[in-house]
Amino acid sequence: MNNTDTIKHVKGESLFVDDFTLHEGTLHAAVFDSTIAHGKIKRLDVSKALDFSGVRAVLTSKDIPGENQIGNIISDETLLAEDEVRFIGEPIALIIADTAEIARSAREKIEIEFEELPVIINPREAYEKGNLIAAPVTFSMGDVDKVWDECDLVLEDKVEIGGQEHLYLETQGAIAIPTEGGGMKIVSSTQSPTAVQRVAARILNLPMHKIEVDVLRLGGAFGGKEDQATAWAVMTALAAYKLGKPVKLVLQREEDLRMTGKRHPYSADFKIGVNTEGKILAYEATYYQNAGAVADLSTAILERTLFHATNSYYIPNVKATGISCRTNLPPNTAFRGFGGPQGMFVIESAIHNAARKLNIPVYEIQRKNLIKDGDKFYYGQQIKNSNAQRCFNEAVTEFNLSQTEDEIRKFNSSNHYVKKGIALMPVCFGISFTSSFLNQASALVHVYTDGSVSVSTAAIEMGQGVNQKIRNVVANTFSINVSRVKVETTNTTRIANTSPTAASSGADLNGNAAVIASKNILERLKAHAVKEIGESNPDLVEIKNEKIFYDGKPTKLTWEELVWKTYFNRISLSSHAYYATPDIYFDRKINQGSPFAYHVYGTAIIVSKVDCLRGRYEIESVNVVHDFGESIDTKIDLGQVEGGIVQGIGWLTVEELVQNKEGKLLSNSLSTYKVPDIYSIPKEMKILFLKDSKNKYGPFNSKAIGEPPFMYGIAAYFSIINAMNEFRDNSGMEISAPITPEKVLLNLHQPVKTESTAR
Ligand code: LUZ
Ligand code: MOS
Repeated sequence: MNNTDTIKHVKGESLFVDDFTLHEGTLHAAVFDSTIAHGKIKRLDVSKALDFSGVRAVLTSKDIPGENQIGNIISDETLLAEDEVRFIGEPIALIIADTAEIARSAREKIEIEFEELPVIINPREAYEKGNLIAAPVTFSMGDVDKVWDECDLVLEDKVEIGGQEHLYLETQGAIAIPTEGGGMKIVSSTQSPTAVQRVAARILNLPMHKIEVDVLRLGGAFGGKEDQATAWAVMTALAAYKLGKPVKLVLQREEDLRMTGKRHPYSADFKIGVNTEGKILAYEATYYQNAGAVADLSTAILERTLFHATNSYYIPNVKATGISCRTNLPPNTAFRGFGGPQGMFVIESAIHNAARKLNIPVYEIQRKNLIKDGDKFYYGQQIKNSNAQRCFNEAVTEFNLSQTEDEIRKFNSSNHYVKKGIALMPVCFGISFTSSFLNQASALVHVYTDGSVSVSTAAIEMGQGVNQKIRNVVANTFSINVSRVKVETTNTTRIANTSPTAASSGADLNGNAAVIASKNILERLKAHAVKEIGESNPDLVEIKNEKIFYDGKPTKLTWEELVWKTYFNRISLSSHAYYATPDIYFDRKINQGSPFAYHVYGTAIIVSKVDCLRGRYEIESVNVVHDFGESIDTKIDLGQVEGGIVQGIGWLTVEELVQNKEGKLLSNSLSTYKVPDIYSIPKEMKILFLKDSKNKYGPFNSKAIGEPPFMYGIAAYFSIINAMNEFRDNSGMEISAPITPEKVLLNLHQPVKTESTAR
């Protein structure tokens, strides 16, 4: 990759929260958390921990000077529990000591007694008991109930979808440093510096201007630090405020796995109506989202599930209902795709089973229903510039689908225990925060007198390469060498009111703001250039590769000279600029609108090979046509597609979260929670760039890249199911992701279940 950080990463020079040189006297915190999933705190005695040598303080909710409330969308989350705990891992107290080791040892000395209350971990059970995060939400178009009778096939079934651990390499952490005058500087591994600032201000009862949040880079996040980096950062601020000393808190891996939320597991019901030509006439779905104990971002995530309920397809009659269910698990949270993957998995399950029933290829149904220009998604957005068909058709022809299918047929007829399967996955992902107000960003650009450039934006570098993209767009705007451009840390005193770097929109929003700021300075440079060269029309000035041209002819000026002379004539070389995505809105009274600036399209074809005797499988090949728009940086974008696919495959194949009935996470380490590794990633991955795709909402016609590729992984699940069906007919098999090797084995060697409802 061209990422600015690549060399530093490889040499181990990149700094993360745990690497920063600490101020003298810095103290260290550890979190005391609940060992039960639901109960009342009857007695809490921290005196033995306080007596522990090297311990400076033990803080509880009573020590919070402001409001003990960190909920983002709904105010239902305490920083430190008061008299009730709702999940294992819920923070109760904070131990501050001279070293992290002392803090953790002292933690063992805290005495607590609970009165245990019933534990619910299943979302349907929570629903039946009326434990909801918010009222159910329904989006609809047409009238499904009128058309079931017109369908040749109506199929109903249930889908179980597992969660997913983010497994960012850098665990959650922060350092808070008291500043003069009672303020606080917080260095945090967060996607959302303003969330940290806002919540720290609320907890400490200070105005936001007294809190400065600074972020250099994150060692991965994937959504896990969109909302859930806040608590740890605010804990360090609370401790630093109370003790008047810098305080550092970095979670150990096992603490992070235990205390933080994951991708939401879903349980869903669907009903699909199709005619014999494979046209989908009606689709109905109900999603039971396992939100965990508090709201976090669950309602927004559930809403994105509804937005992506029909994936890439136009369906005239749709009704989709989302129910956010409160359980006694750690609050589940944002994770690459933000509920979209769950929505797409359900409709792909419906299409897959309908196709088997009708005995037509799955891709016939997929292809026939792809959304095209002028069609409306069921939430009201009319589609312009659909690339759904182009991606799908190009994938089919460029990767020679019929030849691949022939090879698979031959392989399967000459192998008894090893079978191959293939599946296609079209993806259509909406770009923009669905909460319209978040679609804003600003940038601050300084040109220094030597011609070097500094850029600040709200974007957080988390390994995705957004800093390199911003360097590229600024360098392109000025037409100077990219080495002249430096991207600064993300800091709330330079860039205020930041939206989280999330929703795949970091490069779009912040890149656009950086382009506007750069253009402001460029205009001033051009206006001054005409004076230097004795001409009159600034519009005829052009900077090309650091040389200054007038009316197409070279002048004597270079970039460096022009910059110096502009400064010398007392003209500002700095600009702050603002960008807000135009043309988007969504009306929550009727659940209709046009919430997305545009969509990203693509199609993946995945082939897998299953050892039907042992249950093991390999992903043989992943072939994709993806709509990048005009890529700002092809290597970074390819890295995002490949990484997203591997993460998506992991979610649906080997990554299995297991809790016991008491709500305790059993898959609580990397020996019990399997993630894709270098041996299990696809043997072959080919990514083709869709040609002639433009996008006026992305800087230099680019398109967002972060989340859309994740959902190609859904094809891995169905390729494995298809291979299993080559071994024996598994109609009626429970739809349950992830399809672990264990599940493959058990399903292939158990009696065939009765069929799902069909007629
Ligand atoms: N975060 C958010 C997101 O707050 N709103 C969104 O729509 C979103 N979408 C994807 C990922 N994170
Ligand atoms: Mo996100 S799921 O932080 O874009």
